[in-house]
Amino acid sequence: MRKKVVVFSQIDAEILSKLEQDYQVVQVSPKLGDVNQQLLEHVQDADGMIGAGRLLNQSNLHTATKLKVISSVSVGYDNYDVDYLTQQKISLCHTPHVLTETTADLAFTLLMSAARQVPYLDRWTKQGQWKRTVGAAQFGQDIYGKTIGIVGLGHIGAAIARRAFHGFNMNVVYHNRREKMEVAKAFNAEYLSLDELLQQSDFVVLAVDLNADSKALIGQRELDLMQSHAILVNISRGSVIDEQALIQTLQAGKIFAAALDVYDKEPLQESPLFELDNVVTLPHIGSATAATRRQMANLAYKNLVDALEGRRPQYVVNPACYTS
Ligand code: 8YV
Repeated sequence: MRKKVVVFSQIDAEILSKLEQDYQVVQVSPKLGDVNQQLLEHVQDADGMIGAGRLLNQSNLHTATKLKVISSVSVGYDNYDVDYLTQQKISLCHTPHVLTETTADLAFTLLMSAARQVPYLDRWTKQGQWKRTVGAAQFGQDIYGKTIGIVGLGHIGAAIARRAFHGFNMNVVYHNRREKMEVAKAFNAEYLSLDELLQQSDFVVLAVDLNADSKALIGQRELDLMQSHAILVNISRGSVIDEQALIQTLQAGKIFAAALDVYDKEPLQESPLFELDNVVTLPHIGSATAATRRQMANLAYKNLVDALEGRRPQYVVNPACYTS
């Protein structure tokens, strides 16, 4: 009897085809109706799951009596109830490292786009607004030699620091739950409290995991500490920022700009952010290059198959599942 795998989001076609060679594969899809209802039905006799970007917890997994592994095609895992999965002895795997450089590139893309008002000035030029030499309204902010404050000096945060230090001769400061002396030394990076970082940085880049400590980490009080020429970049998760407070801050012009790849609710639809010229809005494309998404899919496939075939996967979020 072939083991059963439930695919709970779009995955790489080649990986899907490989899975179908060895396993019974069932795909859930919003096109087929309520996804949670589909999950409750299909996970009942499922051995494994693979996908990304969907909230999975007891409410849509409580019928999963045989499930051994969920393999997420993502590095973040805030959309899974890890405690519940561990209680149920369901291992959760993810895909760190393969997306680090691609995501750090995107962070700098956002930083530079906001600093020089690229999206706004692209629209402005194409609308025929460029009638004479540009003026103050079209001026941007310098990047080279300025101060970048990185909140979350994990692998992606360190890759951003590397770009800032070596590529733009920037002064790097950081905030983290604990000091990362070894990493920081490479970039001459100074550890600051969050308040000090917000007060001193020309660019604030959020690169934290979403957890109980980082949810709503940046609220109105924190935004009010930022300098009026400062730029806020978010490549972590939307709910690290109080989005309403950010919208009000941008509407009041209290910071120069924001540059966002993630949002409280995704996909971002009908938001006041759409009316603002001082915010760059991208559709969660941090890891979205063909090569990187292929690497993520391959790694997620390997994690899944290892778990289904009785081997311990390489990247397990909840290793307690593998202790007796
Ligand atoms: C994922 C991401 O591709 O890896 C993550 O945590 O945020 C992205 O790279 C995205 O979450 C998939 O929905």
